[in-house]
Amino acid sequence: MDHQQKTDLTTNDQPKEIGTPLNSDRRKFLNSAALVGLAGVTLSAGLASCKKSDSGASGSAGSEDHYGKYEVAPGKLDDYYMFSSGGHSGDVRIYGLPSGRTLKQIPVFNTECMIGWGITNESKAIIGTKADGHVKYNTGDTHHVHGTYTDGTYDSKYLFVNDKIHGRIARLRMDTMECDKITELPNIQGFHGIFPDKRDPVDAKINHTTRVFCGSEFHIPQPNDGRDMHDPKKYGALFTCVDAETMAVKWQCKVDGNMDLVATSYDGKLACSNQYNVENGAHYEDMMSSERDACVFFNVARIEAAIKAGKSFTIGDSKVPVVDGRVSANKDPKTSLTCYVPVPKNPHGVNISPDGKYYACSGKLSPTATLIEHALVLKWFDGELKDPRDTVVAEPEIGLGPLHTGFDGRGNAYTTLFLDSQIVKWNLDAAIKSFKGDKDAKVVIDRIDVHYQPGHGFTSMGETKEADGKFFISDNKFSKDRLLPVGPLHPEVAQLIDITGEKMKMAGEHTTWPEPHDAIIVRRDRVKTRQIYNLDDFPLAVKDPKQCRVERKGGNKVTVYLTSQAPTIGLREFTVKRGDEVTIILTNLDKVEDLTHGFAIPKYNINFVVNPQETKSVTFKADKPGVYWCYCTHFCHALHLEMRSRMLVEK
Ligand code: K7E
Ligand code: CUA
Ligand code: CA
Repeated sequence: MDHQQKTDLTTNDQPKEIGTPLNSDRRKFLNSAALVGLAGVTLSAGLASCKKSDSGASGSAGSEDHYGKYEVAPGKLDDYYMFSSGGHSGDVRIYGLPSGRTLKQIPVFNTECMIGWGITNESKAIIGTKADGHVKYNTGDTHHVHGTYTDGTYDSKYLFVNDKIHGRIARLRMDTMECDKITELPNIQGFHGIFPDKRDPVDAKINHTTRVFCGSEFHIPQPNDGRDMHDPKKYGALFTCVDAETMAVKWQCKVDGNMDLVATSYDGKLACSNQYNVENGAHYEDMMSSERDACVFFNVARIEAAIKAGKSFTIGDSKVPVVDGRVSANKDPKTSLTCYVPVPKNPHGVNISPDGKYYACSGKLSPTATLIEHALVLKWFDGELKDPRDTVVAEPEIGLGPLHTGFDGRGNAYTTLFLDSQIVKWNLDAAIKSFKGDKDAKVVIDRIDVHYQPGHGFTSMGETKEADGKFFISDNKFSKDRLLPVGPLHPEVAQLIDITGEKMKMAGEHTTWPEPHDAIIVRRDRVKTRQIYNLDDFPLAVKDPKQCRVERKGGNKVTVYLTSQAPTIGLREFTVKRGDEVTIILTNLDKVEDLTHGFAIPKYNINFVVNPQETKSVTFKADKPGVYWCYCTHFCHALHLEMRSRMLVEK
């Protein structure tokens, strides 16, 4: 079937489903609806040129026995962790795979009242506050979560996640699975792609993550202080490098175009980002006016050498050194900081294969994936290749709306097709042969329907050199008729696909609260957590119930020192005066794993938990006289309900 003859994609014949309740009419509707917003633009021609001659979807579903194989019985542990972004929920989630069980939600950029994130002084200090003590932002949009690497695989140290809304990067400690630092990036907007490096570009001894790279999707006036507002040609976008340990911004590189996803090489030499707006357009029709955009490669060592040599500038109030990575400033490949490889058209995801050889760029508005060879990009930087486009070694047509690619470590790629609602499995070597003219090369190996409209797709350990080719997750953007209706806001669906065989097999499905974008699937032995805290890690810790007291430090500043130990709070009652600024410091002295206590104060908008051996604090104004029962919110003991203390606020 050749789409070239078709003007209406709604007639797109969908392969027959086996054993899955697909409502094909609704899916067709979405296919066309997704395109309506893009109508009237040359793009539909590009999309329509996709050949789907290779195969129909296998969609192998199977019997109930087949699904039983992937079940995880009560009390049994999953084989994998999945660390997922939460989208505009602003958080990060942890799931177990293959079960799909939700294990944890980690508040990051959002405010969360169970943990007390955005409520305790410690979390506010991480998020950042305004002069009045309130958090600076309580919204966030997390898209991409990636872990630190040692020797090309996860080392269980940190996770990094972006906030697209306010341009912040957050770090999560993997031992506690909590956020410990947030940094706001200067002079950027729409921070989207993020990826840690995997080793140092120069020092071979540094075989672990020391930098995190951040792409900015929106171009803005620089600085964005009211100048150049009506002249988008003067807007700019910056690629940012953050120190993984200090979380300070190391440098920025000014580019042409906007940056979408980010990937890094296994040898530490290159970072890259797909760009869908090399046109520098301010409106979408301008952003789609060019047939090709680019994947821009950053030569990390050269950028850092240029900064050392003082070839940098600063923007506005920011002290961060900025280098010029635009085409006009980088004419000679031998000294160039950047390499812009042309790829069709408004590309989205870019992913590196586990052998470190190829970058797969997804066409999004082109039915193609573009394969760029790492060694050839290095060759271009050495001045040995004339045209950046010569680094492209394959460009197979794989289907409509390709977004993201995962790898199985056996030479195959799995790309999400947003418009086709499919995952396509294709072979890298065959794609390269076909690009060289081999007509017999069978590029596309299999297709499977997913429900519906997949965004990210990723494989187990697939972003490490330990890719194991067991599972693929399709994070689908629409669930429509898949689940019991729960009102207009639908949950989303993650589908688990078994990729061990030649054909993909649907293995399971679980719901997710909107809206996960990306995730990584990490083998469980690659994750090391701690089960209780260390009392000494907290300078404020109240180490003995006998230290519980109320301390007035002159004026109206009062500190209340408290401990929790099931089933008591260190003071049965404590008294403060109306108008006092009260700080409560609470240490959980229980040492038993899983014995968390909560602490809530009615009418004072206070609620948080303290885990075993952890200390937290809150500060508030005692502006309402009366009796307030502070109580434990987290079920901890047979006398949990009795676990309370009275706060007496005198008139
Ligand atoms: Cu494709 Cu932000 Cu990774 Cu969403 S992005 S899907
Ligand atoms: Cu302590 Cu409930
Ligand atoms: Ca474009």
